[in-house]
Amino acid sequence: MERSLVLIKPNAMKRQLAGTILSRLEAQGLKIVALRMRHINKALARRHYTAHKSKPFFKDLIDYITSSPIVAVVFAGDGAVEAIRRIMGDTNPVKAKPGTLRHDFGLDIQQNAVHGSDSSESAEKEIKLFFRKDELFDY
Ligand code: IDP
Ligand code: MG
Repeated sequence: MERSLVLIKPNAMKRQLAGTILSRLEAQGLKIVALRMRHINKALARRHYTAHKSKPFFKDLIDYITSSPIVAVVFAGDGAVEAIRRIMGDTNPVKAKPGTLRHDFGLDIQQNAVHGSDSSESAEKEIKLFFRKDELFDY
């Protein structure tokens, strides 16, 4: 079973879309194996988005992702990383296909409602930033 980290981003939290987004993912056969709501600090945000530290949008992205509490979830399933990327759609909500989470709930390229890991390797790294081993369930 592959695992992927999903974050419900501040724009989706403020619009009370966490449950809607999680139920769409569960409806595709993905299983919740860890879940927590937290207001992450900038240090954790910078570690999570370290691959983007030299991008012009980095500072804004860190300010955004730390602007409200978020929900962090680990989903497990066969091909979970790719399945979640497909359900989320393109990074830019304008380019995301109808029926994808980012098309339906994203406001702009930054406030695109949801994060999903981009590979199994980055998923495992990201999961370690958000959860201890004993917070991940096998059932
Ligand atoms: P992804 O979330 O689809 O994997 P990445 O390129 O990894 O997209 O970017 C991480 C996050 O950074 C995006 O989800 C989005 O919130 C933000 N972002 C990406 N590109 C831009 C941009 O051009 N301007 C502002 N924010 C951006
Ligand atoms: Mg990415």
